[in-house]
Formats: sequence, structure tokens, C-alpha cells
Amino acid sequence: MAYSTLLFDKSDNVATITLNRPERSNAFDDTLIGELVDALKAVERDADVRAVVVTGAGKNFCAGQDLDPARLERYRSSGGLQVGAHVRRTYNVIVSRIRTLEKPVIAAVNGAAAGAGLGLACACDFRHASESARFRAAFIGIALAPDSAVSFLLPRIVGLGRAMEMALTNELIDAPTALQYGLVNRVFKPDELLPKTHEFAAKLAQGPTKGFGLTKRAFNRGFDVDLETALENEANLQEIAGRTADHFEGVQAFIEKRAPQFKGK
Ligand code: T3D
Repeated sequence: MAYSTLLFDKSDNVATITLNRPERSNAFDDTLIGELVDALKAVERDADVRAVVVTGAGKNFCAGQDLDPARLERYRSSGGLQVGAHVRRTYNVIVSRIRTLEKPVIAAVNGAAAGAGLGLACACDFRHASESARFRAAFIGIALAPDSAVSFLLPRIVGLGRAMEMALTNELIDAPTALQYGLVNRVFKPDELLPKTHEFAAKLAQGPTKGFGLTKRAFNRGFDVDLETALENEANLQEIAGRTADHFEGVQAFIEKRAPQFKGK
């Protein structure tokens, strides 16, 4: 496969996709987006590929949308940008492809992951980070709201409080903090990131691929309830809990300043 903005390698049943625009911190332009979608289709079709690694060339992983000067020109000439349409045909496609790819996908985050680059990392099933990795929501830095499923995935990965802090402060989170947040699964020395991640991916590639795919599907469906449904579910369950003798006992014990004696009833 010949790409101009991607490197593609396959060994040990592992496909490694390397975003390759290092001079732009691997920011997404239309070519990179098109080639990444193409590579994701290829790994989906290829039964020999049983695990996928996504990483970046150079010092950064991916800086999100390429903020090129032409963008300002388009903004000026049209009085705004059609960002919604762009997001629908680009990042939405990439995130959906990774989430529904029935093979494990590992982000090997070699440096900064920002904006849609953070979204790309979050869409992967595992995040391995170099000690030099950093994470930034970035959208608010240019007065945008989150896209690339960052609003959906980041709070689920790190919790609403931390996700909101990242989104609103635009703070650059370092690798130890990302590990502490649960944003990354493992942190490696920079020169060990790719070999160790390949080793991990190769092991997964010998695993029950269909089972992995079904596991991903199960997790994706578990996410399928919206806030209103979740709140209604909570209300239904709380209705039952609120009628139990133990709830009565718990409140009574609180008021009497003693330890509750629950009976399981
Ligand atoms: O259509 C739509 O717009 C909607 C979609 C939006 C999705 C998004 O992703 S919005 C968010 C866009 N991304 C950003 O705002 C990130 C901006 N960049 C940064 O915060 C930092 O550059 C990084 C944290 C990514 C990296 O920091 P650092 O210190 O490692 O490197 P640096 O020196 O800032 O950047 C290195 C080079 O990458 C530099 O080029 P130069 O000066 O050496 O020639 C820099 O300009 C370039 N670069 C970084 N980010 C981008 C970029 N070039 C183009 N687009 C970028 N987003």
C-alpha cells in the first residue's frame, strides 16, 4: 500500500499504522484523513491482521485538525467554516471505524495527542504512552467544542470531572498524570514504546480475535443509553431501594448517630 502521509507495516499478524506528517505534529489534513480511513478499511478486510497499532512519526502523536493558514482565508471569505460537515465526513468516520473494528487497536502515543488526536487515542482499545507523551483536549484553545467522540469517550475513560477539567482548561496532561487518570494503560521509556507495544499486540494477535470483536461490540452497546435513559433507570432502581427495611435502618442509624445494622431486607 502506497501512502503519502502514512506508513503501513504488517508483521506477526499486527498492522502498524504510523501517521507521518511529523513537521505538522501529524495534524490531520484531508490526505491524512483519507489515507487513515483507507488503512482502517484495509486492516478490517485483512484476516491476517489480528491486532492494530496506531502511532505517530517524530516527536508527537497527532495534533488534531491541521490549523493551516488557508483555514483563516476560508473563514474570512465565507464568514465562517462548515465545521459540522467536515467533522461528519472525517473524524466521525475514523472513530466509528476504530470502535467497530472487531480486532484490538492500540494507540502507541509517542508524544502530544491533541484535539482530534486525543479523540483518535481515546477511540483505541488500549493506550500505551511514552514517558514523553502529553494529552490536551485543545478544542477550547480555538474556541471549539469537543469532537472526535472526545465528549463521549473521555468522560467514560477518566471520569466527568477530569474530562471537564481537561476540556475547559486546555491543560497539557503529562504521561504520569495520564496513567494516574486511567487515560493510558501503560507508560514506557521512549525507545521501548514501540517494541513493547508490538510485543503486546503480537500476543493479542494470537488470542481469540472473534471473542475480542464480540467483546468490543458488547462494550459499545453498553454505551448506547443516553443520559435520560440512565436517569430513568436510576429512578426505577432507587424506587425499589427506597422501600427496603435496610434503607429505613440506614437513615434511622444516621439520625441516631450509630452504625447501621443491615438485614439484607
Ligand atoms: O474542522 C475543524 O476544525 C473541526 C475539527 C477540530 C478538531 C481538532 O482537532 S481542533 C484542535 C486542533 N489542534 C490544536 O489546537 C492543537 C494545537 N497544538 C498544540 O497544542 C501543540 O502544538 C501540541 C500540544 C500539539 C504540541 O506541542 P509541542 O510543544 O510538542 O510542539 P509545537 O512546537 O507546539 O508544535 C510543533 C510543530 O507542530 C509546530 O510547527 P513549527 O512551528 O515547528 O513549524 C506547530 O506549528 C505544528 N503544529 C502543532 N499543532 C498543529 C501544528 N500544525 C498544524 N496544525 C496543528 N494543529
